[in-house]
Amino acid sequence: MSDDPVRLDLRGDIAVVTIDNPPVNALGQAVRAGLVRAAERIAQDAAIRGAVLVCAGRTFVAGADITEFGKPPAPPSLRDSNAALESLDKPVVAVLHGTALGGGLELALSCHYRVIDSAGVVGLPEVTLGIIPGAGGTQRLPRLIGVAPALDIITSGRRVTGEEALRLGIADAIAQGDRLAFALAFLRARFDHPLPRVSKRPFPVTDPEAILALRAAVTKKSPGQVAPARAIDVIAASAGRDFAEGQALEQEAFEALRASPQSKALRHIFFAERAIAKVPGLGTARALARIGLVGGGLMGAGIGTACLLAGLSVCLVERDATALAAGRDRIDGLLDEAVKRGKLSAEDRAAMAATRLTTAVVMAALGDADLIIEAVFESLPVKQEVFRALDRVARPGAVLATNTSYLDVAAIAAVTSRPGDVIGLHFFSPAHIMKLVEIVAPSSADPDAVATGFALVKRLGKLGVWTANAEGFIGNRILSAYRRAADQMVEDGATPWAVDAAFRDFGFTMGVFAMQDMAGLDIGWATRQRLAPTRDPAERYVAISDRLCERGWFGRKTGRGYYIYKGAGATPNPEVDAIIAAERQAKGIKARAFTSAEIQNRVLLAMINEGAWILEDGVALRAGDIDVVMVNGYGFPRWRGGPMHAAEARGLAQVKAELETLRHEDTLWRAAPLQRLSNGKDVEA
Ligand code: 3H9
Repeated sequence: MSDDPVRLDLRGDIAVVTIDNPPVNALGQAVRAGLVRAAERIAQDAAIRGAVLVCAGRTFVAGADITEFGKPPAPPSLRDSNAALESLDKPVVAVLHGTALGGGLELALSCHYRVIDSAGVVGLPEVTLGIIPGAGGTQRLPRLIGVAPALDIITSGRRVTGEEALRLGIADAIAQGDRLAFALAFLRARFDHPLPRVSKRPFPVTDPEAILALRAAVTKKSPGQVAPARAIDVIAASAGRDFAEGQALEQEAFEALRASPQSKALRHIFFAERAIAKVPGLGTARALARIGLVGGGLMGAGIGTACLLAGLSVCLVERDATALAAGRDRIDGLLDEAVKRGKLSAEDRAAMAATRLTTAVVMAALGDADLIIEAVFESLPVKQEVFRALDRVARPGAVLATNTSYLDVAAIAAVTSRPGDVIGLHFFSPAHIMKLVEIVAPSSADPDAVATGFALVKRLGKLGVWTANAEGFIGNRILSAYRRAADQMVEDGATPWAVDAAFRDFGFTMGVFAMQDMAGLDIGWATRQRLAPTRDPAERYVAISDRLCERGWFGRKTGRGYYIYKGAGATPNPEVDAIIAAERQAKGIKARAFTSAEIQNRVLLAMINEGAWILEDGVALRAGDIDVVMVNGYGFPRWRGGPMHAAEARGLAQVKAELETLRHEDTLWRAAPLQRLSNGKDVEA
């Protein structure tokens, strides 16, 4: 049996070229070489009148092989194999199914025709990896469909459905019935047509004003990111040039971006997001169709909506008719929003509400649920009470999950007669939108129950990260550390607003003080009070936030916290200055200045160090898992790859040395063993 990932079979006078390179037919060196060989055979064999290019498995080529990006180039390049196909003087039809992305679409654009399966999608997602299309995408797509739609597709990285691809002219036909049979007939009908070669078309005229406006819009939409603007520049500079000149511009930009820290960071997070599902000792997921939900508050309604949108049935239970009506209204409102945003059709929404969403005020209604998620008030006794009740009504084998952000899941499991069935599912708000879920596995949990948690999160299209059952799990434990760093800087002389501005300059969507105002300052206050008896007396404790809470300022929900909220606006709360000054005076601290860079560095070091402790304590499986949590749950800029990636990029020795210079200030800076960061990489490799 040949292990060549490209085969050529003859169907009469047509060559069927099949790429078979699981899992996603990425264009590694062997595939590119196979394509060049196939092109040579098609050119030389006089009996062959044309070819169809198909892919085995679940998808057409999903792109260049990203794992090759850090290695020296191995010929032939994708540009070469594309040119070999396009320059054939016999027609080649690409048959697209699944996700024809990046280099996969560039390959298809080099064929003379494209037919697409009705469920197929195409796209050029390179900017999401910090690069631009590098095998002719910036040159062929504008030539084929015009500059404006090509720029939209390239700068957004969005996926284009088969219907839209046909409308735009990317696809020539949608395959009806068997796609190979359709493509063979399509090709036969074009044997004697002149060969369309996209690269031979002139580059379309560009509108400089529209380009400038788009560049401004793109820079605003993806602040800090280099690739989208670079794609615009390459396309703008290609106007009036021939294909070879344009491709040279593209190649130069592609190579520079491929070696850039941003692309390395984005590739890291791409693979880290795929590694999270690899959990040693994970069991087999149990049945999962009917979801029970206890609590229809903001979080519960978001979780219920996410489950409904994923095709699951949901039974919502609340304590009384009024709370139930409010919970149901919240879910209805979120579903209406999904219709407005085009995520759900009006018919599906109506059917969903009628058949898949049920409500009750008694726990007994959850008796046939496969998995029950509790989303009530964040208090251990309250949650334990709910679990006692669930234990009485849930069917044997049902998984019971608590949506807690801090509490001890084992202590919740312990009040039931079935601790093996109890896990934590820490959703982030708004739960129907945020992708992250921490899957908390107390040592009492059965591996199958944990696997069911992973199966649910995957079904919801979210990212589930395994975490041990420990205070704050991964994300909130790191948040406590960098909040401490931020509080200390404020007590030492920075303003909360300058700290927030430094966060935003780093690329966070919001600063840590604005974020706490949004979540409610009382939440952190309650946690600090709960942990006070076990706090290390050597820890430097900053009480500024407590002082705000003592005044009843809990942030957004009370209209006042670090900021004052009026309508949609937020302005710094001037009275906070006086509180800070009083705290400083009481401790005899003389205020000093902090630059934005110093603020950012201390926050990052606090994140890295706590992340390293989390690995040391076995709370997370891999450094990459921590990055996935921080990027998807806490607004860490994706293009920086997450704090643990940033630590590796800086060098672990350097990080250690910097932590040592801060060690005298507080226990916060006691350096964790950092070598696990690279050990984590070994696990992933
Ligand atoms: C490009 O094309 C540059 C060119 O313009 C220029 C070149 C000169 N390479 O996501 P999944 C692996 S840039 C290598 O879980 P799904 C992935 O790591 C590329 N490996 O499946 C995973 O491995 P494992 C532009 C890849 O069904 C396995 O495949 N293209 C690649 O949920 C399954 O992946 C893109 O950016 C790759 N290109 O989703 C598309 N892609 O099993 C990137 C995947 O060991 N890919 N793997 O964990 C995707 O968006 C999704 O993987 C896809 C499938 C939608 C295709």
